[in-house]
Amino acid sequence: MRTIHCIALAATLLAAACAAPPPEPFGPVPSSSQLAWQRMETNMFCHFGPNTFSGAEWGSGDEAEDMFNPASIDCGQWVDVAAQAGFGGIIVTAKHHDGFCLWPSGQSAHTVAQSRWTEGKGDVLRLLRDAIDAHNGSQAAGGRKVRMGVYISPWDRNHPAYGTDAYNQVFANTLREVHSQYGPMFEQWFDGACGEGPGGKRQVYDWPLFMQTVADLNPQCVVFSDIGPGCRWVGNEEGRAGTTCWSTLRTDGATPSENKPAPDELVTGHRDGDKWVPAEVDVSLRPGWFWHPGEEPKTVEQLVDIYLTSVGRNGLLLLNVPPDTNGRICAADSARLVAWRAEIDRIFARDLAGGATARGRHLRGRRYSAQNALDTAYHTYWAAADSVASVNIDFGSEATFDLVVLQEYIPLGQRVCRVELHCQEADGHWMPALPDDAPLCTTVGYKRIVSLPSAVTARRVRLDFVGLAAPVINRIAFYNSAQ
Ligand code: FUL
Repeated sequence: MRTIHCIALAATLLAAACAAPPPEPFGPVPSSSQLAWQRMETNMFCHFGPNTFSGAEWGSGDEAEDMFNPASIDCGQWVDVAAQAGFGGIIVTAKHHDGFCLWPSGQSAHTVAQSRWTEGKGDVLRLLRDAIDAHNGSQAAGGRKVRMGVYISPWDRNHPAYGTDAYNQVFANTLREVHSQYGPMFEQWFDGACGEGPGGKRQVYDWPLFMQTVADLNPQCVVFSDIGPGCRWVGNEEGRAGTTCWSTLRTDGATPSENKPAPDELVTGHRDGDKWVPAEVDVSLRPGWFWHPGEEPKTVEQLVDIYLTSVGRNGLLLLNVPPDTNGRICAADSARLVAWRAEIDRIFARDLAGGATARGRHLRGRRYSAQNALDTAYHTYWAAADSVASVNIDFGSEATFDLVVLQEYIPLGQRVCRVELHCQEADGHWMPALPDDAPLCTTVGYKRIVSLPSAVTARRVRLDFVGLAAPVINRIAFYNSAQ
C-alpha cells in the first residue's frame, strides 16, 4: 500500500514538474522581431551611390546625377556573396547624406531617373529586391534566406526643402515610397550623422512621424537609430561592443537626434535601462564606407577579432561591403569574406561540452535543468533557482579550450551581471581560470564569447553566475581555436 502511495506521489510530482510554467520575464524583453533580428547575428551593409564614383565619403549633394553610372551592376552577385559569407540580410544605402536616391523617387529631382545610367530607367532597389526574392525562391525548404533592409539618411545635402518644416513630410513620403514599393524590410537604418556645423541648415526632425510611417507600412521592421527603438548604434565604428554590454537602455526624453546617451553609454547600454534596444555594431570591411580604388579589405584575423568583439559581446555585426564602380563586390572582398566565414566555422566546429554532463540547481524540475544549456536547441534552457547560481560541468575526460560561449535566453530578459570560471585540480581543489580572480565576463545577453588569455585544460569546470534575477541560460559551450 505504502509503495503504491509513493509511486502515486512520484507520478504527481513528475506531472507537476513537466507542467511547471516557465520563469517570469525579468525587465524589458525583445519583441519577436527583435529576437529574430538578433538571431541573424551578422548582416551585410552596402554603401553605394555617387561617392562610389567620386571618391568622397560625404558627397556635397551637388554632384551631377550622371556621375552614378555602374558599368555592369549585378545585385544577384551581392546576394550570392552575402549568402556564401553567411549574412542573414543586406542593408543598402538607398539615400546617403548627398541626397541621391538609388530608386526613381517622386520626392526628389536627384535620383537614378535623372542619371544617364540605363538612360534613367535604372532602379537599384528593384534590382536588389528581385535578386533577393529570386535567391530566396531558389532555396530548398529550410534553406537560409537573405532579407532586405534599407538605409535612408535623414540628413540631406541636396534636397531644397531640407532645413524647413516641409522636409519632414518629404522625408516621410520618401520612407513611404521605399517601404511600400520594395518591402518587406527587416531593418530601417536612420543615420545619426549631420555635418551641417554651427552656421549650417538646422532641421528639427519629426521623429514620431517617421517612426509611425515605417511602423504602419512594415510593423515587423526593426528600426535602427542612435537610440532605437528597434536597435541602437554601438557608439563607435570600430567593430566593438563593450565588454559589458546590456541590451537595455534608458531613452526617456531622448530622440535619435537630441538628448541621446553619449557614445560611451551606447557601447555598454544601461543595466537599469527600461527599454530593450540591443546594440548593432557597424564597421566597414575597408577603410572607407564607400568603395575607393587602392584600399584593401581587412584581414581574416582582423575580421575574426571583430566577430568576437561584436557578436561575441551581445551585439549584431553589420559589416559594410561596398560594391565597386561596376556595381559588383570586387573579387578581393568576396574572397576575404568567404575565408573569414570559413575560419569562424572552423573555430566553432566542435563544442567540447557536446557530450558533457552539467549539474546545477534549477527551477522546478528537469524541464529547466542545467543539462539543457549544453544542447543546441534554442528554446531549452537552464532556469537557475537563485540569482547566485553555479553549474558544474564534467567533460568526461580532460578538455583543452580557449573559448567559452554563453547565451542567456533573452526572451525572458537579460539578467546576468557576472560570471566566474573555475577548473578542478587533480586534488579536488577549484582554481580560478583567469589571473587575479578576474571575472569571465560582466554581461552575457544573447551571446557572449570569451577568449581566454591562454588555453586551459581540465576535466571538470564550474561556472558561477550572479544575476539581477535568477539566470536563464540556454547555451554553454567550449571550443579550442587551435584545433
Ligand atoms: C555614419 C555616416 O556619416 C557614414 O557616412 C556611414 O554611412 C556610417 C555607416 O554612418 O554616420
